[in-house]
Amino acid sequence: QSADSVVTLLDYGAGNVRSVRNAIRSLGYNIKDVQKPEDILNADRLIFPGVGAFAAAMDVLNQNGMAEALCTYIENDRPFLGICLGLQLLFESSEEKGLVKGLGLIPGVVGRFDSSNGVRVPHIGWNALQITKDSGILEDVGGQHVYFVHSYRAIPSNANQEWISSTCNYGDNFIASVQRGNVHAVQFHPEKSGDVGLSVLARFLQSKSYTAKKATKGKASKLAKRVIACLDVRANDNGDLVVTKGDQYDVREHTKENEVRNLGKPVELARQYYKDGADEVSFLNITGFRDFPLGDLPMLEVLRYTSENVFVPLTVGGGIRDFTDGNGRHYSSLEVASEYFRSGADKVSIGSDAVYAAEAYIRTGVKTGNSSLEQISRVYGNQAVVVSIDPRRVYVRNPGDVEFKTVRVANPGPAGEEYAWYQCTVNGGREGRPIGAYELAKAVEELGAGEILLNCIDCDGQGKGFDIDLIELVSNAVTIPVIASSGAGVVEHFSEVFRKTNASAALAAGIFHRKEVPIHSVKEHLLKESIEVRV
Ligand code: 1PR
Repeated sequence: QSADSVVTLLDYGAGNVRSVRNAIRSLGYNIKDVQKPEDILNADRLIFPGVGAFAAAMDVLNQNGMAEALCTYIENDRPFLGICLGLQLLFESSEEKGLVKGLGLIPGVVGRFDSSNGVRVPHIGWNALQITKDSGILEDVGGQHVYFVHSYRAIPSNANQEWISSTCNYGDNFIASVQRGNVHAVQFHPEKSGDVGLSVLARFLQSKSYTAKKATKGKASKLAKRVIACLDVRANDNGDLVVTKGDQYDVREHTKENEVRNLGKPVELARQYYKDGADEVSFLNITGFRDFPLGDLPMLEVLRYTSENVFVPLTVGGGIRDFTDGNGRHYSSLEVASEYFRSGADKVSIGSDAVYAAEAYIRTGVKTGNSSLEQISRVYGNQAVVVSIDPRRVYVRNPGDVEFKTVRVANPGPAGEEYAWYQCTVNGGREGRPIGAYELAKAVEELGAGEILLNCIDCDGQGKGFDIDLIELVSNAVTIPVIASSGAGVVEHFSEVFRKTNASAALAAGIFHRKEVPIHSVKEHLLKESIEVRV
């Protein structure tokens, strides 16, 4: 190995840095892991992908002597790239858990985004950067969308001005990247920002042989609306994992054999959607409530292979819950989720188990801290936890007929009912529960969900458009991002949902699998309608 092909990685073990590893390897570099502080001091180039919480990260770095080594390395102007928390830790302190001291290399306090500024927190998704100086690694990135996922940010001030190389706008102007000499750090995730992100990493890695060109400034943007491709995955009757797709959650062909509809192979389709411009890919293991995920090796394999060359966020759902196996061994939902994260997932999505947790919370008013939702978001952060809701529309004559929040529906029910509530279900729509989508959304936000994936059983696979009544109801109930799902049939359905509701993203499955509507046509249409998207 030539020294030029090796990059040192500081992974202090607090979370998943698999995607960063995959991105570095895809660019032809080998990774040397930091084991002790001297490895930092001896590095030729160091990448620090901070993950987890600020305070926990500082504790680890202080305890094992890495904090001091990092400060020395950076003060000596050695090639450094911090990512996300790896940027925040360079500042004096963070308000993440009280006021916690950081490495203190850059003046300023890292604070939380303020949802009273009309933005949803966490900040999840694609924003364009405004370049403020030539930093050498961002030359073609000005005005391009890159992927962010965070609730805390540093803001520009006179004291830190000289460090700032780009900013971004989300409720307020925040620091998207910093640079001084050979020291760089970015708040966004280059490893999850498609080709644009890979080009940033490549320029950092080649810095010795690279002559920087003048950067394009670019205009800062609002948050782009995301277009997500969803792969419902399950084992077919031969035991192979296939991508399937239901009509109102029925995934079997209406033939004599009644086989599971097979629309392709998960890894291949995910790669295709990445190339086609999907902003995210979601895998839902739709029989996860039956199978034990840790024994469900094919799904872990799917994630491992996919994350090797799909550089946008990956979500996996299905079967995330506590479990006792046939041998009496108990696994916590946290262990199940950790296995998914280690295999390449950026977010996990919880369905049935979140319904039970919300019901208990509403009944008792007590947050036990023990639900899968609470445990996973405590350890991995709420931006890593999506709650997937599978509601079914129930028409009523009067809002007072039920204890759940109703909406006046655009199209009256079969007996002329003008109102409906949306009943949550578990086990893939098989069992209705005594809780509405509105009540569930509010409860899971309080319990630590970072995002809501809002399906609708009535609309699933129908191609008649998203359920605007439902999406409006839920997206107005919470301050976390809501992904509209179920029912997309034509490009106009995407502009409709973004115009009429506060959804942050729209997800579709059938139209992409059947190649009826390519992802780029959706994006072109949205652009034509003046809705910001990543191209
Ligand atoms: O309860 O935590 O084990 O999670 C199970 C997960 O599997 C949930 O996220 C649940 O939504 C999903 N699921 C379970 N059964 C089905 C099924 O279809 N029989 N799929 C299912 C849900 C719905 C959407 C679909 C959109 C878009 N799939 O994700 O992709 O409706 O489809 P369209 O664009 O074709 O209309 P747990």
